[in-house]
Amino acid sequence: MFQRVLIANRGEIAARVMRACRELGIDTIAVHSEADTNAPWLTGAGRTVCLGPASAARSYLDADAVLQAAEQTEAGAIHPGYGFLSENAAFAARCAQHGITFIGPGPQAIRRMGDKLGAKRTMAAASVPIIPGSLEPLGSAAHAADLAHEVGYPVLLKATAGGGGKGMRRCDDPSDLARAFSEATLEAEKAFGNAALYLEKYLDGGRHIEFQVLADAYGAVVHLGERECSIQRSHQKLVEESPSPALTGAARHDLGARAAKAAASFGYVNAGTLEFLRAHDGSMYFMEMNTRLQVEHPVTEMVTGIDLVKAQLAIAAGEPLALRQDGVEFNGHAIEFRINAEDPDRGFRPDPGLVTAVVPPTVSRHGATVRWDAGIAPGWRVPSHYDSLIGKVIVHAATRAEALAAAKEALGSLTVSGIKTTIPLHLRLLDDPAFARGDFDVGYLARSGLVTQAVAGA
Ligand code: MV4
Repeated sequence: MFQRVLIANRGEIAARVMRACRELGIDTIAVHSEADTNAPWLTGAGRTVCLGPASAARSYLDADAVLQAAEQTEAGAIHPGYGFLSENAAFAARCAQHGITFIGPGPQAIRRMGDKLGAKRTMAAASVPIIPGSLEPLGSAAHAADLAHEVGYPVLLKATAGGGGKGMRRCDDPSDLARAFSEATLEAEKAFGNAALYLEKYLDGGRHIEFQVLADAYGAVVHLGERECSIQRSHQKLVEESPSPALTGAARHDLGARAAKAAASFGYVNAGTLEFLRAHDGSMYFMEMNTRLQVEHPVTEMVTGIDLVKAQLAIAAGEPLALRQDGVEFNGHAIEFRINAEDPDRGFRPDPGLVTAVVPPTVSRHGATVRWDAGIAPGWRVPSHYDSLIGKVIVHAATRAEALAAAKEALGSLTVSGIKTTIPLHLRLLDDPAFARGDFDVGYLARSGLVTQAVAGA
């Protein structure tokens, strides 16, 4: 195992990774920007290094600064968390060149899944179902029109270098296509420096369901079941749970086994997530693979009892997986609520600022537990430069109904004063009958009347 690990991230995930390191007896180096100099999570680190100014490009995204900090502190490995450098293949390659272990998959696997068409081809070859559409980049608007005619409207144009919903264009009939094609091409070029597009049949009313896999360096892969992530707005997930209310045990075992086999098929190593869209008719289609730890990993940890960060560290250190698929047990139901420094009643406008009080959530219901993963404390000023996620409430209980009842108690007891947060929205959601029934898709929150639309110009 590593002696010293550098954590190249901030906020709740930096605190989360530090906790796993501490429990394994690993020394930690926390890096931070000037905006995070007095951040509450830094107190848990063995040592801290300032990377640079507040701007992420000059701190958390600055590969040179992070590598220099790792060399200067003699860190044997870097945990990238999520976002920032976590899916940067060039950074993973540079770590290796410096003799530092990148805690994640190798650069080739990151690159392969970063190319969304390459990812679809890889999955199709491993008999994972993919959404009908093109498997090569579109050559022209005319090419797109031919394909759209073949698969049938509506269709969705996606950027091959995209992901997470960036640069997508829906098209309902042939008269939209030429304009959508040129707009999407420009947008992809601008956002990713890569104009290539592909096309898929648009599946309305789908649910976002993703599978967690863990793969060691010797070809062993297990899946840890799924997470239901359909409660989102503008491609920002707000609530995630496991198991999905929409999957049967048989579907879980079938798709999970395929996901694990697919990861093994291209030599994937470390933790990864395969995202699926579940169509209205119940069929599941692969969308993309995330080659990192996800924000919502705790719900999987709570139902399986497996610490994903410790597993990542062990795998990166070259240890073989200490579990087999038939040893993975799924117990009860877990649900996570993202606490963002945002005003849900003003189009989720970010609301950074001084936190004056924090009372962590509690539950008293028999058989229910709550976990609070956070990166805030009273007196801390949430900076405006980064993502607005400040904490996560994760509740576990024997059944979904019990977990929702415990979540009401937990979110009712949680206090974050001084800034607006998503807590009131979560409490409203917990009173919504369709949510309680598990009857929702990715468009549910926008249609629900629980949230106001974004204010123009706000
Ligand atoms: C789709 C789709 C419908 N049909 N693809 C959005 C994020 C990116 N991973 C893919 N996304 C979608 N792809 C086809 N062919 C609907 C979405 C989608 C979505 C997916 C997951 C979670 C939230 C979403 C919100 C809107 C649209």
